[in-house]
Amino acid sequence: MATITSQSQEISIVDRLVSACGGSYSAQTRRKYFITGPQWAAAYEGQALFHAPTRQPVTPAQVIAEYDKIGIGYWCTHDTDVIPTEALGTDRQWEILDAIRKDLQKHEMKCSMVTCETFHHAVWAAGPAAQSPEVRAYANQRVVNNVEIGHFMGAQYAVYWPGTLGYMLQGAIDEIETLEWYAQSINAACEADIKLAKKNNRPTLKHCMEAKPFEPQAEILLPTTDAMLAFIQSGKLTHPEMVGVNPEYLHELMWGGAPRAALARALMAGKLWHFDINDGYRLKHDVDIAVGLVNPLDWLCILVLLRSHGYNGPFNLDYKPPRTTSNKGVFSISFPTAVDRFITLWEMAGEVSEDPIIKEATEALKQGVSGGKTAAEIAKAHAELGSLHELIGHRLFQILIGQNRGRKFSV
Ligand code: 3MF
Ligand code: MG
Ligand code: MG
Repeated sequence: MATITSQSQEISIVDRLVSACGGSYSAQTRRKYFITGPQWAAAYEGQALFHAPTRQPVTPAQVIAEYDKIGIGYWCTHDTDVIPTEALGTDRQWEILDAIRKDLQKHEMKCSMVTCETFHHAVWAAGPAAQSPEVRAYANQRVVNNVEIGHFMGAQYAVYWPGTLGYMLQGAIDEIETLEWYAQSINAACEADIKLAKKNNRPTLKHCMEAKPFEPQAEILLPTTDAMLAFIQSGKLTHPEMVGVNPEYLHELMWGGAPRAALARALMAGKLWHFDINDGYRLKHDVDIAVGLVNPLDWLCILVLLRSHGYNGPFNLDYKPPRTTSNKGVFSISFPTAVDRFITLWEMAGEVSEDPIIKEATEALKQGVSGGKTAAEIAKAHAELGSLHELIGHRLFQILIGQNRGRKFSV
């Protein structure tokens, strides 16, 4: 292999190998899915506590244009991804948003979701439900402004990630008081929404809470989706019917949970309204790897669950292109391949539901075996049938590697 000595040679090898991978979906096909692209994911420059940025800034206009080319039909944003904190609520805010709205229209794209940043700025050092009434009043103003932004942009969803609702130092805050104060912010958002929706002749937004078990605070008061479901039903929300959840795949793995079971519980509660899709490792920090690169089999099973129980909300690409990916690679590799893995897994999930082997095995398991009354008799009667669990596991693996569609073991 020839030595690479120039950037154009670097680009040419990357481009050649991307196309050698082949098999991508058209932008038109990708657009048929409710896949949403966050402003912050594409604009992430690679910075972190121990990391300097590796990429250059990109503007919302660039992100929108690139998402359009890829076939990501929906865009979402934090308020401060696009509006400087000092301009929030001012005329400048509406000018910025108006320009973005026009851009989205030009590309026939929609803003699906708006989210209020309550973690980055110094004002949130003690979180959005801080002891200081000034901070809390400001937090209420911010979530209400975010709802206004949502209606202006035509969004259907608002998301809240209370990653700073917790503490570093134990004993410094009262947990119940803090949760009650946080409920007041959610109530302020919902109450303002009811008025704004009426004024704008639009439905109210779906307000979705997103849990993460740790980071940036050491201890988080609502660390899991289940904790949020309990919070929604705590009696402290004035409009619990307007509030649901936005689980993030990796956030459930981070505490050692089974994301699929967490999603199932939210579905059962009728609260699974929004879903952040990504991947990563159990009991580790929030690496935000793109969907399907770590746990493809788990992802396949998740999509089987969501397909078979009629989930119809957005699939939000909340991941971070790795620091080794260039500005060009973000849009030529990272996002298109993430979307294509998602769609492939979605199609495979359909194959799982239709697969005659899985169907027959599942039906047989559900039917059970008659002929026993005592524990010992019942166990004996079922001794053979239970092997089907492992067979189903193997069949899922076969579907994952395409063996059901022609891939053969070598002989
Ligand atoms: C952090 C996250 C957030 C939330 C976002 C939602 C920066 O781990 O997942 O992304 O998804 O704040 O609105
Ligand atoms: Mg995350
Ligand atoms: Mg997220």
